Amino acid sequence: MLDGGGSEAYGTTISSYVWTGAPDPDDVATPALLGLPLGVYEFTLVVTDSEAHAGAPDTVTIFVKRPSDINGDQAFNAVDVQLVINAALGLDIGGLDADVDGNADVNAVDVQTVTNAALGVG
Ligand SMILES: [Ca+2]
Ligand SMILES: [Ca+2]
Repeated sequence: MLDGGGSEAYGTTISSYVWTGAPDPDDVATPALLGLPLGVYEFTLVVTDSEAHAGAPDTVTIFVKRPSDINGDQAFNAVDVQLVINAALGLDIGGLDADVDGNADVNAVDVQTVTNAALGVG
């Protein structure tokens, strides 16, 4: 989900949110983006206040990846396995998310899931 709800207008109120990008999000504060294919997306938000002043465009980049693709390169291989092993060992993997099953713990289950993905069996 995109969130433009933190935008502020000084002394006025925000009257519109205009998002551009492909696919083109709904022009609301927090448009939902569901079912995007894997890839990298860029969206730009322009907010306009009640006096028709448009703010500077704000651009966000969104990466859609499968959870097992730890480094987001669209491939499942030994690099992903090594990253999740490193994370399970408590090593720094540069802010990547190695918690494949989303249980807030990186452990052997995540390692096995990524290994299976790399082997094409999961
Ligand atoms: Ca990968
Ligand atoms: Ca986990």
